[in-house]
Amino acid sequence: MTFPKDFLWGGATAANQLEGGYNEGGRGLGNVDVLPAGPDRMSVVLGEREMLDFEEGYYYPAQKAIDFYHHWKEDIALFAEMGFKTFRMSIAWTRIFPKGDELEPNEEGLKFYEDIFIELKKHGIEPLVTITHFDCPIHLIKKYGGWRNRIMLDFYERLARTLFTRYKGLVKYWLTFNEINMLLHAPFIGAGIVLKPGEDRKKTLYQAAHHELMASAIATKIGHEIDPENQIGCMVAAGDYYPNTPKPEDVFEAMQEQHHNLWLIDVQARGSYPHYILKQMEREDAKPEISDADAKILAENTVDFISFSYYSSRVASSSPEDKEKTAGNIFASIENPYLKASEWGWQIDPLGFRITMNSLYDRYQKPLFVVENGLGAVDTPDEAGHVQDDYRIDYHREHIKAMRDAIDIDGVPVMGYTSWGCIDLISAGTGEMKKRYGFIYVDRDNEGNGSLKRTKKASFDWYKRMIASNGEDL
Ligand code: BGP
Repeated sequence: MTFPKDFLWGGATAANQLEGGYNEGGRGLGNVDVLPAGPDRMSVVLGEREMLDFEEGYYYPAQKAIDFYHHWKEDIALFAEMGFKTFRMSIAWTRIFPKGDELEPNEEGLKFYEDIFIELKKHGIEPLVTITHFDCPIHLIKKYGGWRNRIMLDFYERLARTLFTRYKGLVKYWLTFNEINMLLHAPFIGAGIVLKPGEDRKKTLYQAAHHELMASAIATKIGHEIDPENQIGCMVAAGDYYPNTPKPEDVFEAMQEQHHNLWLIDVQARGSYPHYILKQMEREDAKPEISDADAKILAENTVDFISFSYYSSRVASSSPEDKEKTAGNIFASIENPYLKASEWGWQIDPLGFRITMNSLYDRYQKPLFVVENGLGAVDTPDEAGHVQDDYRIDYHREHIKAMRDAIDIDGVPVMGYTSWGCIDLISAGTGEMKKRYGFIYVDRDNEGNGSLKRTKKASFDWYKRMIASNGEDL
């Protein structure tokens, strides 16, 4: 079996974890810039603690990240050497509209991305652009309260229209929001929301979700109008839920978790709110305002494809004691004793990847695009500076095999695969540099020291061979 001949192999990144240059090129400040490294980071990410300005005594890793802002030509050359067919990146909203509510965009920011897209095209690499990846101008948070406010639709629409117009003919593949379901778990990065004391969490987050769903549908509409060639996708942090036992209560719990994870994608892919979430919102007295006009826009502007990140499957249990035994990630999951885990406790499950692809396609019958998958690990360069990351090669090999089986044996259509953090970058969850995903090592440590020199790891050559053989040589 070979992968489809136009299969889009590549790598994935996000502006705030990659670019740096936070105060260059007329850029404004974003929520991502004020995320500190260290133990306080998670409470800010989760919107539990307000930190809307730089504070004394903290280190902010996104300020410099891996300085793609000044290294992009060199980095793109390395991606081209690996044979990338596509490169996933995101737009820093603050480079285009520094405060977010201006009427005119910042030309320097527009030009920055234009030059990158032209360079990618020169190498035959198709850009895959996330309009917002955990990204929101800080001014919009301070002045309007982030996505809890419907006015955000106007600002996002202006951003999307500006991008579609300017990059017409250069960019064809777009994602509206990174991991849109994340806003329910991590409101600050997902929706620019810090919850106020006493605020009804569910009501606020459902309303913010409705606003993002509307913004996504409007962007999809405009994107198609401006260029019918545009392919616009949604993006979900996926990973199927297994019941902890065959006990019907556990099976039911797994079904509910699956619902909870996918309802936003149901709206984006099918064009309406699914029955189960409407009922739940009613029960919780937290139903957002959805007008008939809104419902029409959602119904008429569904996405062209379903993109997703996959790092792990999840396990649901109905028993309250089990809920204490959480594994790894932000998502509720108990440990699966049949799986090994990464150094950060993320459980590794290639077959779960195939299962997830099957259930996403079964549910939506739209092509899938794997836009994140990878292993966060500590890499130790030898004396010559080389990283022999066989663990990372194993991880990708097994996941790519599972994807091949999903395509070849199960008949799931998949457009492409972009490995997360193809070049080492800042971790979204921890803010660390030592949690590395790349095929390219970047000399930079957790405190921001290092030459920023790029060095190929063993996985670089493996990925290159794999792409050259279109997935045959694993
Ligand atoms: C996803 C995000 C990415 C990325 C990845 C790995 O949720 O879309 O931005 O960072 O997870 O997570 P981490 O960086 O915490 O290891």
